[in-house]
Amino acid sequence: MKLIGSTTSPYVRKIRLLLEGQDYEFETLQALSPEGVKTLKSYGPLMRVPILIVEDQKIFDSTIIAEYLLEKKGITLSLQEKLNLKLIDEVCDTCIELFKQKVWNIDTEWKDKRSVKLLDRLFSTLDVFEGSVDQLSDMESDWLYCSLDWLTFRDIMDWQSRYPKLESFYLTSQKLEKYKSTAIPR
Ligand SMILES: N[C@@H](CCC(=O)N[C@@H](CS)C(=O)NCC(=O)O)C(=O)O
Repeated sequence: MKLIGSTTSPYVRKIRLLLEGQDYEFETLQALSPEGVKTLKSYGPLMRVPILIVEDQKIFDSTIIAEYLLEKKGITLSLQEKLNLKLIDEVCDTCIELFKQKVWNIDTEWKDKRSVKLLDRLFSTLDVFEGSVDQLSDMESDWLYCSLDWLTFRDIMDWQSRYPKLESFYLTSQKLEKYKSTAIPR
């Protein structure tokens, strides 16, 4: 089994956490570099990480990869858990789009219609977790931690002052060995 990914991607990290204790190869690349894009093209049309290669099958998209790995362990997620995981993915998806608005000089101040919509979605999603962070499953906590750590790493915004409960969750979680061993290189 081989995982293609980067050490910064929150989507890759959540799969690394799921694969903890299993034997697999981790091939790293930079998804947005010309070299990385070339390699990713050889694995499939989407050119995104993560990709999990199992025998001849190239599995893309972290949610589908997670479902595949859980199925192998005989684990079925509840509908509520799937919905929460989707919301956490939306946090990442939205922040990546906001990040691109800035670094690609599309709307550096986040003032255009698209940025405003993205921010609205981000805050209404984070509001949900500010109210429920102490009721999350291990997997939900892992995905949320990966997202918040990526937001912090990329310095996307000051989410901490708006979300004190999420900040406390983030600071406590930071000490866990599983997060230290998959930490984003800084
Ligand atoms: N929905 C995808 C999102 C994956 C994704 O956006 N990965 C980023 C890295 S964090 C990427 O590969 N970006 C390259 C690109 O969009 O060209 C998943 O869950 O796997």
